[in-house]
Amino acid sequence: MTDIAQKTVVVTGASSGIGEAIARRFAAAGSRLILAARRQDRLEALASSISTNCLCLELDVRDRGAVADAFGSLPEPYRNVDILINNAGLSRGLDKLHEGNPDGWEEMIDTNVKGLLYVSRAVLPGMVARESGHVINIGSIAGHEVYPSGNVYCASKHAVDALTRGLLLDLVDTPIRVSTVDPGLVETEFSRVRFYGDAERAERVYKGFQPLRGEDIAEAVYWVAERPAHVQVAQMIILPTAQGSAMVTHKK
Ligand code: NDP
Ligand code: 8X3
Repeated sequence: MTDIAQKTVVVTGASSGIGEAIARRFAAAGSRLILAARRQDRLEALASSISTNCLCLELDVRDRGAVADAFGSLPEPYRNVDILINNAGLSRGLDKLHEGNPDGWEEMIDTNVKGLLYVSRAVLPGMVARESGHVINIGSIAGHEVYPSGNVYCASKHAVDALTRGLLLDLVDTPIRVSTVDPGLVETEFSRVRFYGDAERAERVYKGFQPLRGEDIAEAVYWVAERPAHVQVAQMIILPTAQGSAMVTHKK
């Protein structure tokens, strides 16, 4: 098994939902954590509630220069990143493409695709030089299927899937592992963000069935990371039991 307690782990989007749950799971194992998100107050509250060493990075992953600076100037104990968990992401709107909001499209593409690229580009050279590391992307069932009005969000998660597969090829001659963990419906702040703060509409998404919790995904990510060095879980799709596909969820 991989000894997670000895690892330095980056979690992007650690201020909420799946990322926060991942941070708590790795903290429970004793990892050294680098937590990144825009809401520094949330990160600090999280850091003060967990017992391991934590570095909080107030970071917008869309800002290429800021990402390069942040990961290029990590303080000594955090410098050698072992596990990168590219989790930061969001959806904006659920509209037919011809009625969509281009500002929302840009937020999704800039965060889910370009942000993941910037962080990976900043962290991977160190892993390659040290011949050690693991990149775990948080994709989505929306990276495998397209649902009505999901257009740009689904495209961004298909891009994450393509980038994961590209990285698997690019790193095949290294000991670095690449994985994607791809959830279905997880109850987090995701839908509230998608619907621009409309809490009632967001709650309706998770009504009538048992959605996944952030902790369910965190446990899967932890399991993927803990496999022995020769085992690379390339892809894992996780759905609530009541969900059969991106478009079919059985609601009572
Ligand atoms: P949340 O809204 O609860 O969390 C999203 C996280 O991403 C927050 O910590 C947020 O932090 C961070 N984030 C968003 N934009 C940026 C940015 N520009 N720079 C840095 N951090 C950013 O949603 P989830 O936990 O559900 O989402 C996490 C990931 O899981 C996303 O990639 C999402 O696409 C994916 N996913 C979610 C599913 C679901 O049903 N919930 C299902 C499948 C995949 P802050 O706002 O502080 O910057
Ligand atoms: C989030 C899950 O089905 O809302 O990626 O797109 S879904």
